[in-house]
Amino acid sequence: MAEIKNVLVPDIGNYKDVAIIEVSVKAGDTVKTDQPLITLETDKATMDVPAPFDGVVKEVKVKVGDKVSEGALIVTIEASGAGAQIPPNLPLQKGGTDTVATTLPASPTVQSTAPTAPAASVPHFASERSSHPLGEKGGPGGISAPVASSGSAHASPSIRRFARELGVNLPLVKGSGEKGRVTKDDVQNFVKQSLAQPRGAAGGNGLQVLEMPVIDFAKFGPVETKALSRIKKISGANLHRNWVTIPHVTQFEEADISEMEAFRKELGTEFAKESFKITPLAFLLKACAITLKHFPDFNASLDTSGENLVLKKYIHIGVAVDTPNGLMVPVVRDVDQKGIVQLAKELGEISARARDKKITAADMQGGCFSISSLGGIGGTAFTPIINAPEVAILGVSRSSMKPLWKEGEFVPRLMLPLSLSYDHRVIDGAAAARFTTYLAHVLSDMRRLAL
Ligand code: CAO
Repeated sequence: MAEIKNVLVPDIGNYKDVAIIEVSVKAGDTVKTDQPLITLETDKATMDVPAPFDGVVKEVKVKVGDKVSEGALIVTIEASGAGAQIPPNLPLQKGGTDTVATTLPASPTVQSTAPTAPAASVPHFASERSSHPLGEKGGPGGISAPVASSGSAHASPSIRRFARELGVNLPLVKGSGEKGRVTKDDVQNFVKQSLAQPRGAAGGNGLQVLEMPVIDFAKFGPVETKALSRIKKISGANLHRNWVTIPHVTQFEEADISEMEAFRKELGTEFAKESFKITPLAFLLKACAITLKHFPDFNASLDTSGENLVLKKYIHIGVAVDTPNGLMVPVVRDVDQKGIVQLAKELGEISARARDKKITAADMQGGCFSISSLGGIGGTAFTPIINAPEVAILGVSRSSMKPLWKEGEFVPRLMLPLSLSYDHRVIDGAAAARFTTYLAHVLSDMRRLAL
């Protein structure tokens, strides 16, 4: 028959009346050798008292806040397996119950809470702070949730070990225990919270953002829940990644397109019977291709190391198309080698195919640069999000007549607002300003489109 044994507080040096700050087991728990039973805290350090053998806890004789010294009874355990052998040098207690003074496990599980306290002055208490190769942060793969905390966490060795096993960055866990101590429940809740975060919200990029508040909108008025479309879910995740990982800057410019517009109208009359329209976008595609040739760093991507720029010798431009199901970006290929009419035709085709859900994944690959035109709708400027791994995107807003100071007088000109967002890791502000100035110049001088 299995024996029930008493487990006592072991030799803890010269300490007496040490406070129990954590009781890690309850009656009925199965424990393994070295599993922490309680945690003691002096004014200098904390120490786990581990189970000396495998078994089932029958009774817990202490509670948090009790003060104990060497020899105090902690728990009774019904021993199981070979570990049930009583160490020969330990006394037996009356009533048929064996008594075991626990010993510290082979690897120290003691955490100093006073960095200045010399470990040598506390014979049984040693620091484990430096024993973990990744240190307190738990390494780059550690779970990080959006709970702000500073300094090192106040936690017992067993909780530190538990946190490490789960890859939790302990200083980020808010302690709910006495004096802000981190408890096992705190670590578990932290992990649950992290897993419940939408993917990418905290992310593996070390982003520490506040959790979104959970609000019952129905409290304020009637509501209806509508699922996001599949395209919105996919593009949303990409947009989010690009927005948070690329340092965006947006450069604004206005291009005088008065002459371009006059020419476009002429072409419109000429091609009125065609199934496609010649909109300003075809001119913009062409003007961007010319500008990209002039500024090759804009027609490039960072390689995966982030240390080299891959310059592309082809010019494929993605065009954002608004469809009832969400945003799609089909790519027009070899824009530099095509004329305005051909580009207008292709634009008509791809936007129709996008809206009819006939665009394939291949149609959306290989882009070097993107254009997002809201000119058909309105607005004066916006800040488009770069379509990574591209390094820049041009936003186009609605053109309008404006007074322009020319040769001593104001003249009415049709001005087109341009918004260029660029990746500041790759492109300097001066280069971006040169790019938009050149682009505006190309758009305002029709002859350059033919170059
Ligand atoms: N200024 C003034 N008028 C403009 C203009 C501009 N910058 N751009 C287009 N227009 C005019 C067109 O000439 C056309 O006029 P008519 O009806 O008189 O011929 C009208 O606006 C509508 O143009 P369009 O939108 O049909 O065609 P487009 O070539 O300009 O654009 C497309 C095609 C597919 C890009 C567009 O339909 C679209 O989907 N735009 C939205 C893109 C988008 O959502 N971007 C945001 C991405 S980030 O969320």
